[in-house]
Amino acid sequence: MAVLNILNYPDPRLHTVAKPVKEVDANIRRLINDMTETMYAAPGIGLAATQVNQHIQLLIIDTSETKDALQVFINPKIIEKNGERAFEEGCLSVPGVYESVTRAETVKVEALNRHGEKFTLHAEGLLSVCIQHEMDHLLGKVFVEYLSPLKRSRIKNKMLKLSRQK
Ligand code: K1U
Ligand code: ZN
Repeated sequence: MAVLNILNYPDPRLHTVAKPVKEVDANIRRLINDMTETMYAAPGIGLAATQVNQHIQLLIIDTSETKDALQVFINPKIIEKNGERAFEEGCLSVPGVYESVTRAETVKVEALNRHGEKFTLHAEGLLSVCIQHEMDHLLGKVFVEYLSPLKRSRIKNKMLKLSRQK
């Protein structure tokens, strides 16, 4: 397994729209393993393939305290949304920035697991927020795009300054 490089906002590659996975094969399972190591090392509770410059519809999530409840979503689709709720979000591609975003309170998702089997999941709370945040990454959308142009521009400048210092 390997820890992969995570793209940082405002890298234009974060705005790439991911393509569906055609076959859940050994290459996909290797990428899942590498993304898992990357997410736990960061540390984070979710990671989309887009963030490691792989533009396919794959995301992983583990919102457990014990970091032993990995969930894999391949070609995910939200088939039902209910309610609205604001939640403080972070992003491994925008380190150090936490902002409130309003999203659906609960979602019903359909996806394939790491064995290529279809499953349906009803999510609420942090899992619901995380699924919607990661699915936005697959659409090329970063959570700062929900913020005001002024906040977004301040965050962009802060990130550019940080990347020049590295
Ligand atoms: O997509 C990502 O960049 C991962 C992101 C997921 C997320 C967190 C909170 C709300 C919405 C989406 C993160 O994991 S940011 C880091 C984080 O939240 C965290 C890190 C360590 C322990 C607990 C949380
Ligand atoms: Zn993110």
